[in-house]
Amino acid sequence: MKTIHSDDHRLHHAAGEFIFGEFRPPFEKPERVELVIERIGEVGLGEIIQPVTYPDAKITAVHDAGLVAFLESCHREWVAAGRKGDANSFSFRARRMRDDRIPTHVDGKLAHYAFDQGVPITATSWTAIRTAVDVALTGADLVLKGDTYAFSLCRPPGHHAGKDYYGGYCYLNNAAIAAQHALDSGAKRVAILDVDYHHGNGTQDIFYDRSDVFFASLHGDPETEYPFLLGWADERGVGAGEGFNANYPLPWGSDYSSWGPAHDDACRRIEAFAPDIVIVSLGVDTFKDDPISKFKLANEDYLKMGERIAKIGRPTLFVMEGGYAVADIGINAVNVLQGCQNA
Ligand code: Q9C
Ligand code: ZN
Repeated sequence: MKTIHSDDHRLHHAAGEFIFGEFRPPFEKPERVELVIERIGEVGLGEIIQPVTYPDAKITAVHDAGLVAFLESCHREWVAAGRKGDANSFSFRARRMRDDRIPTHVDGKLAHYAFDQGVPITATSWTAIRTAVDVALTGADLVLKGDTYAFSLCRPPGHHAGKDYYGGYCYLNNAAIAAQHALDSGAKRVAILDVDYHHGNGTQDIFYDRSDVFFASLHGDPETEYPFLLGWADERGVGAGEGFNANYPLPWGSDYSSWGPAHDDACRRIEAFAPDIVIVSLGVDTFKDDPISKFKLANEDYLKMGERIAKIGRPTLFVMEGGYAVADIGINAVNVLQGCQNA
């Protein structure tokens, strides 16, 4: 299968993030993608191609135009306010605060649009964010035009970004934008399978009231795991979307003996939905050595994951999400792709 990749991702390299009570170098760093590219070359997965540029309308088909405009102008507004370094919020909305007014000051806009402090914006982040969308869309078009599989090596990731908010290392929802593009190109139904360790709250948010996109996510139980506040099993969709959302929260310490059966159930639900294409939000932060996660998957489990996805039997786009054990990120991500391609 082909991989879509651009060096623009390097333009998003923040000084640090606030996590676990300290300011430290970001886990979500350029090296992640460099190591996946290296592994793709080692195993000869297939050609690596550059993305094509798509119009902004592809983004606003899924996201609020105000969010998109703010991500683009944020760092300039930050500098204009006299700040140094990366733009980051220090204030957040709580229950019964207004969401119908957007403050004019950059700090107020950050409070409105961001939901955590894991999403610093540097002077050059926007180009990386914007190109990651093109990487996803270029992959979607390969699959829509007849390729069985494609791999969009997006960075930054996207699945925590909702209609009108960003957070969790994610700014724009690459997988959701690709899904909407598929529908607008003639697909009737799209399934999104989110295997990242964290709940894909943003993707769920975008498609929660719709029956044309089935969303399934396997993730750390929100009782104890980020992003908290969403991802319980009783979230099944609303209105026309009732029954088209499936969450599989799993406890800390889960290994393939419990992850595998949950994955099989999610894949069966997708088979019953009979999608025209499948989009996999491919996070490999389920790995046993991941520095911020608590599942226990081993290298060879990613081959099995790919084999099961192949059994769905639909054209499939893989979109890179999380994975922070950089020593193994190439092996694990490419194992999923090879497990699928060689099944
Ligand atoms: N200050 C992905 O794997 N970050 N995102 C907490 C809060 C939690 C993970 C930052 C991890 C986000 C795409
Ligand atoms: Zn994750």
